[in-house]
Amino acid sequence: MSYEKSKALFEKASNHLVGGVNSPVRAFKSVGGTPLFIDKGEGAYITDADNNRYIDFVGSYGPLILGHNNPIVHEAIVKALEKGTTFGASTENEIVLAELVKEAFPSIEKVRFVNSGTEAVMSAVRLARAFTKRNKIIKFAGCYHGHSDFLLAAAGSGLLTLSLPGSAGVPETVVADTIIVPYNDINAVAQAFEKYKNEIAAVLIEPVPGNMGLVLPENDFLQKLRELTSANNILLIFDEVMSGFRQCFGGAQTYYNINPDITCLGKIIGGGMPVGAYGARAEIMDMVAPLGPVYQAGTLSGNPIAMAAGIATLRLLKDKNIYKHINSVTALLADGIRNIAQENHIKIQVAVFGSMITPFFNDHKVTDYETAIKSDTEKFARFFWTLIHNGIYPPPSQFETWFVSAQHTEADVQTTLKAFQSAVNS
Ligand code: KE4
Repeated sequence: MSYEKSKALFEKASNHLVGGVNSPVRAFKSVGGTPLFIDKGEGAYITDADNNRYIDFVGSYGPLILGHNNPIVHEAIVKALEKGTTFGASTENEIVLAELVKEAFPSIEKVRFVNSGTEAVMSAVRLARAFTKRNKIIKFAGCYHGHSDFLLAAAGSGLLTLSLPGSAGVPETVVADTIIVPYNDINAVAQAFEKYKNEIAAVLIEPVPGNMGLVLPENDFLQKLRELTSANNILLIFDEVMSGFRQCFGGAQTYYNINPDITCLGKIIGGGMPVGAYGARAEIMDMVAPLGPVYQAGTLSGNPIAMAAGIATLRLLKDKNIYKHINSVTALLADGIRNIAQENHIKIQVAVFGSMITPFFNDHKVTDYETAIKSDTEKFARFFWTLIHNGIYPPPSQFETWFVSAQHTEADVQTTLKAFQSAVNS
């Protein structure tokens, strides 16, 4: 396979775009080599600038659960375009998408659309602070919620110490109210509640984290978190930007039967166009402008094109009930990977949640950030490039989740497993 055109494009891009990319993970830093430039996507496949075709397991990091360029979503976008792109005024489609979101998320009585997951979470935290009149936020190590300053926090020196800036340009004062605890550690949450009594506005969590690779809640962790936050009058914010509409026509909250106070959404609800959302019971949401004192706004929020793509996507997810197929294809992939690992005496931990999957090159089960970072990232990098050379496109990082779409077939799984077999020996 030749990658000459991607190489030339990357060189040119690097003169104009920082690192040649518009989002860091696309630079392939953790796997090395030159990032691929993609020319087109169709169904489960993408084709790069050198006309190499791949079975795609990135799916734009989550939005494309229906696969690339779904014809019905495509048609909905074209139809909306005929009426114009944006008006800076309300349109009927915003109501239609809101109704679909509320149908899937009974914990949401009112919703606000924004343009990204970052915006959704940033706004939800501002709202939680206003509603509770408290400032501290608890987040979990390894969970990513977009790039708002106060969430770009690194764990402090010891457990429960206040955070340090996790990025240049973030003042210590801005992360001073962010407390980081280990995922799956309910005792650490209880200790934080004890230590910062009456100062905590909310606990913010990816209920099923996908940003340290995929990690699953253990020992009723989410149920216990709901009980503990309710008992302490602390809001529970579920960041379902990645998990929303991924495992079922709902979210992790549906699967685990938990009602968070605020839910953040993104990715799939935009059907490939930029959409984020946050929602909650009306008592909370009605604090947002123009009804209440919490300001939040956006030029292109709820724009008709993105709404049309989201509506078409959610209607297909609801009516076609693709989840049985997509989750079983993912389970087939997971079982195949586990068998190859066992036959080749390679330690690979495979986590699955619906059509999210992560193979960790790790001797132990990954239950939190500390165990995730023990993964063999060099082995992953070798593995990544062997898959690429075999026409499979996984995410370019051990700590990203793979996504299966409705267009992936059992034949695609067999092709992937064949490439996997040669990759594990690389
Ligand atoms: P965006 O601002 O990228 O739309 O959403 C931020 C976000 C919020 N919450 C969760 C749970 C998320 O996974 C994300 C974004 N996910 C990353 C994937 N690791 C997007 C890919 C990227 O940063 O390029």
